[in-house]
Amino acid sequence: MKKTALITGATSGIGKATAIALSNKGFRVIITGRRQDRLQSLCNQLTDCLALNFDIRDQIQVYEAIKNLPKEWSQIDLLINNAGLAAGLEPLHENLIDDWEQMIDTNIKGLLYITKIIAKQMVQRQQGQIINVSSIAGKEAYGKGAVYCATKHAVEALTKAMRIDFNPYGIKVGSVSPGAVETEFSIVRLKDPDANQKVYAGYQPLKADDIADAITYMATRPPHVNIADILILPTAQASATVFNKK
Ligand code: NDP
Ligand code: 8X3
Repeated sequence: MKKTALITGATSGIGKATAIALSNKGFRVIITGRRQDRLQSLCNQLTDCLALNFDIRDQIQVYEAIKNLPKEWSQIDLLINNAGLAAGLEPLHENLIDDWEQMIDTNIKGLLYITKIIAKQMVQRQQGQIINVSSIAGKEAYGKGAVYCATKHAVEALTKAMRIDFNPYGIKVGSVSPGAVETEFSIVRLKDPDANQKVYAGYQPLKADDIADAITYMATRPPHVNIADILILPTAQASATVFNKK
């Protein structure tokens, strides 16, 4: 029987690439995000796809979307907690408080809301897998990124603690921690549609497909193997802030 994967934040970037990669590997996919037009157009390209349109920051929307899943979609074998963002790139005293709220509400609280509901079902069935999309920002802190780094450090802590909480139930928990990936991430962070031309100039960043590939690897290991974390960087990136730019 085909496994069902739910991928949050699949309207763009890593989430979209992961939905396509898992679908190509034979998973049924539930894709989520706020941009309904993008969800629908992606679902139209995939076999066995269901689109769920909600804002992950809204606890009620998350709960209703999962509770009201059609019966044939209600067993989720694999949860990819990918929806997330950075907002702003300034020293902490210059940050917008709204940016803090958005990052904390999405990257931490949204991840928690959806995980709680889906993990409950996995605990009952005593099987399942959860992969959290963290970041090199979850391993290192850097200037002008304090709150984003804090949210990804939280994702690291949640991943480790969830692995312990769900260990008695045979549920795999792991994370993938990318460095610089060219998606809409920097456009959103810098609030500038031309951001990618500047941010990724002079070196070759990762592509969303590179991360989808790592997630697919994690999702297709045999039952006794749990990949706990993959830190994946562009060759030109040595740490959160050290880049070999030409
Ligand atoms: P994108 O901006 O391309 O994609 C972000 C996705 O998250 C979109 O599908 C967006 O959907 C969704 N999302 C954001 N906010 C919400 C919300 N409130 N409710 C529901 N969905 C939401 O960026 P990436 O693909 O790069 O980012 C994916 C993940 O990867 C993030 O967690 C990011 O922190 C992480 N990451 C990215 C790196 C990079 O360099 N790009 C490196 C390391 C980690 P929509 O707007 O339609 O709701
Ligand atoms: C995204 C990568 O280095 O901009 O998580 O924080 S970084």
